[in-house]
Amino acid sequence: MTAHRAGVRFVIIGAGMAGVLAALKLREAGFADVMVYEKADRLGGTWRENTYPGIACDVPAHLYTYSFAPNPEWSHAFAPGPEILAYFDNVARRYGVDELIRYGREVRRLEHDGSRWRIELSTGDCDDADVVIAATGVLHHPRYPDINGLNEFAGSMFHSARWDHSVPLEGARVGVIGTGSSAVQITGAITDVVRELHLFQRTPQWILPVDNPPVDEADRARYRSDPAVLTQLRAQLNRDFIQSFANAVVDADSQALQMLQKVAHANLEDSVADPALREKLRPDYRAGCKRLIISGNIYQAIQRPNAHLVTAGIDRVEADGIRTVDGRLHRLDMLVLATGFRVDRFLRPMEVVGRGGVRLDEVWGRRPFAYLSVSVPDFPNLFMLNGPNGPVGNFSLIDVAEAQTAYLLQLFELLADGRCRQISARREATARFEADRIEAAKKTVWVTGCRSWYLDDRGVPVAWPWTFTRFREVMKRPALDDYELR
Ligand code: N01
Repeated sequence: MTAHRAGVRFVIIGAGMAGVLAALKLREAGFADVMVYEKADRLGGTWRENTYPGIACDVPAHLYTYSFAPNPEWSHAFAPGPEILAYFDNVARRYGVDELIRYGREVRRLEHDGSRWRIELSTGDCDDADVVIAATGVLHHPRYPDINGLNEFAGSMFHSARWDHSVPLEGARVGVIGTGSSAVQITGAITDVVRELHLFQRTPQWILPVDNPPVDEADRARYRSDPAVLTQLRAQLNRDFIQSFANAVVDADSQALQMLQKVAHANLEDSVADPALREKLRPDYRAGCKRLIISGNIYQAIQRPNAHLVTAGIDRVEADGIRTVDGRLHRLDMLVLATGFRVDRFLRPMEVVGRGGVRLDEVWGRRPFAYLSVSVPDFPNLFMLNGPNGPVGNFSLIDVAEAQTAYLLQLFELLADGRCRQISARREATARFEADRIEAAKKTVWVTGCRSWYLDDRGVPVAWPWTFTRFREVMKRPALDDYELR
């Protein structure tokens, strides 16, 4: 280990999938001084926060795993949330990452003093670091809807990512606002338990049908005895996903997208018997424009006698329920706000002050951006995993974080070798990347006429607009000319 390597101190913010990964990979690369600050009392990020009934990953389980830690024990093709949380716990323990995590410490402020980062924590303590890695997640800050009277509701009300398990579902009249992945999974899971389910749909969704069979014991035994089989399976799923989703959504004219639309269309036609209900559920925009929903049970659930699809707009929330613009009061005991996340937050509300007093909040005043989604000019040695404008189409964010981590480790070698002490993206390189990605986004399916969290408030897609294959290529090796090395 070089003296420099030992002397570089890393602080990682967030112990979710990406934070655990970064800590593990840094240690593996021989960086000994690594600390992870986690605001909650356990790791797991999104899988800790989202505990709603029906939660599962819509990426196949054998793909939604770290490439270096295959899991022969997945119970289903698409794993339920608690199993995924247990997997991250297990990996963190196995690789000694849990010892590096300091729980109950929220990073409130970061300030660069010209040579290092000063880190202020919610506990009042301070720390410092040469390098800060923000692994703070994308879908993390709940978005609460701006609906009149929301606080007047007399029943139980919570966001899908803040599920209150103390409220009994049996016998309850439940309202769910939203038709994104969260609402669809919740509705599919609880409709046959509750007395009434009212799904408040502002926009219908294209739904791809999936089977979610259990992985049988014989297969699990095979995976256990021969991990190479799992590695092959992961590689195959990856190829399939990249071809069918990731590379398709960035080309609005692609055949793969047309195929997805056909499958979703056939699913609607074949699964919904009542023509009036079918029309209410039929989207008027292209499949893939919003994030595609994968579900094997939503159409079944919404056709149950106790389920009501409400398409009239919401006028206001009242003590007894939701009043729609047609004057009807939908009486409810419980209201679930499955209204998504504020995807423009990233490190915020943390206050981040870079070189020369530059404030990240101001730099990101128009929209969050980062060179290749990992680095912002004037914020030396501050790097992001799953940062702004990275790949977020229906595929594994683990693969994104792994590619980014491997890329960043190459930059960290420059610090370890003593070639420089500070690294940040150059302004020109960042401006060029921003302009290129905004231009490229014009060809994606996300701008073909729908509202979604893939678009910022000016209608510009917030996601990597090129193929996933290109992302991987770019992540192979940093173009050092695009960085300022001091
Ligand atoms: O949120 P969303 P989500 N009045 O933003 C509606 C990931 N995820 O939590 O479409 C009425 O997709 C809004 O309506 P509209 C996945 O990446 C993954 O469901 O804008 N309705 C929309 O229907 C996913 O894409 C998994 O017209 C209002 C819904 O709320 C992402 O998280 C599971 C409203 C928000 O949908 C986000 O999914 C779950 C209002 N005022 C989530 N405001 C797995 O793989 C908003 N809506 C496990």
